[in-house]
Parts: sequence; structure tokens; C-alpha cells
Amino acid sequence: MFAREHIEYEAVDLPDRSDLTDAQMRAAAREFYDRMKRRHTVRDFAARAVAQEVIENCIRTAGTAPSGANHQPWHFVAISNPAFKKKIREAAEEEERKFYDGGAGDEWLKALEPIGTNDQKPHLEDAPWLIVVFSQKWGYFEDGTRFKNYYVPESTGIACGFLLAALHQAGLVSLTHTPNPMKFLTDMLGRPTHEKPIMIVAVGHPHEEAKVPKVAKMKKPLDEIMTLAG
Ligand code: IYR
Repeated sequence: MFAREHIEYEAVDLPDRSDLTDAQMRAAAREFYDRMKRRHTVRDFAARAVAQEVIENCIRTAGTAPSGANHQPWHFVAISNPAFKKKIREAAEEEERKFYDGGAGDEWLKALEPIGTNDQKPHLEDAPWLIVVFSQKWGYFEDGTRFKNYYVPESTGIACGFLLAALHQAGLVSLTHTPNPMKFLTDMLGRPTHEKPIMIVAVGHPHEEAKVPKVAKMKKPLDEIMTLAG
């Protein structure tokens, strides 16, 4: 997508300008908050399938995120094949066993107690889709030479946020899962070594008996997360 000869500034008129009244804006912000606060991280998935087209459009949304120098330093691998999901589960559980057996250290394990997680990761097989997010330390020009990427963790983090919001908007639930370490994903998915696995997002419909940890629903109030300065 990037060619060396295209590195120059060219301006175009702002497309897609929004034209809300102040009242509409107030309502829109409120409605989006009301919608987003109903997003829950869910570990229990139903067997119901999800169309590939839905996953593709959610990844397209993630790809609209802003990024350092617009380099878009991310790659998303979508997996629905049951045998492949099983392989990922087995490898992730192997890492998680070491983590929960003490590798994580007491403080970390204590912090996870209210979340109720353990080394069993059935969602990696039960969810109809796994989306593995990779960040890219560098990219390639069309001529095969490399360019450096900037603000890679920040950019990829924003793209992941867009992805989770898009999945929620599509009526799906997701679980951000970060086995520790995650290097096995690079090998298993055949990704180049300059790409770093960031997270696995398990995606699907919630199981009819799905539960969430009570503490996960306690969000800090506005006066704790916001200061008006000046
Ligand atoms: N990767 C482990 C541990 C874990 C860590 C954090 I921080 C969490 O918020 C949740 C889990 C696991 O997935 O179980």
C-alpha cells in the first residue's frame, strides 16, 4: 500500500462532516455511553455461528483507527476452524498452567481472584471466532524496503478498542485474552517475526448461562477518571 514516491503532503476537503445541533450532540454522546456501558467481557460462549462478513466488517472498523504517521501497524488473523482453535487452546493452556502455578507471582494472582480466571480456556474452542491481533514494529514499502512504525502499542491499542466497540455494536460479545507469553501465536499462525501478538479476541454470542464477575461491572465514576483543569 505504501510507495516511497507517495511520501508528500496533499490536502483534501474534510469528508463526512457531521452537522449535529448542540441538543443532538448531547443526546448522541449520552446514547453512545448508554450503549457502550452495556458491553461486557464474556467468557462463556453459545454454539451459535457468526457470519464471516460480520467479523470482516468489525475488522474493517478496527482498521479505521488513527495510528502513528498513519502507518496502521496492525494485522488481524481471524480463525473459525475448530481444529485450529483447539490447537490454540492447547498451546494457550500450557502457558496459562505455568502462569497460574506461580509464574505470575502472588500479587498478580491475588489481583485476578475477583475475576475468577484460571488456566482453563474453553472459550478458545467454544467461541465461533478468534481474532488474533498483531502489532508491527516496521512495515514494508512496495519495493520491499522497510520503514519504521511509530507509537505502535498506542496505535494497536486504539484499533483494538475500535474492534471491541464494533463487535458490541454488531450484538456480539467478546473476551480479550492475553496468554502469557504469546509467542506461540506467531509460529502457529505463520506470522513474520517483526509482528508481536497483542491479544486474542474471542468472539461470539453469550451462552444462555453466561456469567460475568460482579467486580467487572464496577467502573470508576467520572470524578475519579476526569479532572477539569485550568
Ligand atoms: N492471561 C491470564 C491471566 C489474566 C491476566 C489479566 I491482567 C486478566 O485481566 C485476566 C487474566 C488469563 O487469561 O487467564
